[in-house]
Amino acid sequence: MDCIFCKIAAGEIPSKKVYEDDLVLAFHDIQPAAPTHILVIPKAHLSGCGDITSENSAVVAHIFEVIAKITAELGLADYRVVTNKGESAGQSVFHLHFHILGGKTLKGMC
Ligand code: DGP
Repeated sequence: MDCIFCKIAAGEIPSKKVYEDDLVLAFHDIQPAAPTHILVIPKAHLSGCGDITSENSAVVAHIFEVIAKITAELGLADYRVVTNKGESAGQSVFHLHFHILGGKTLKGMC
């Protein structure tokens, strides 16, 4: 499968890694929209949040634990977590990912 985030998860494409374990990887977004802009992805491919089922949803809970850990370690008290689903919602990479955005006052939702 030609998926850029699968390649990043496999180490085939370099990334500025923030956190990694067996299930997930967190790395800096290449086009930061805020002073802190980190992406957290499951290593196993899901195309987006529409693929989450009772069989695979444990990784999403784990991702939110990782988000809490990363942000605490960074001393980032206030932040936004975003996942885009579908092109018209702004999804450009079709591998589930959660944006962590912070380090400035975040305005509006869309
Ligand atoms: P979205 O538009 O919600 O699908 O977010 C995709 C994000 O992925 C976007 O903010 C840019 C980022 N991105 C795309 N390609 C790469 C890459 O090769 N490396 C890194 N670090 N980020 C990437």
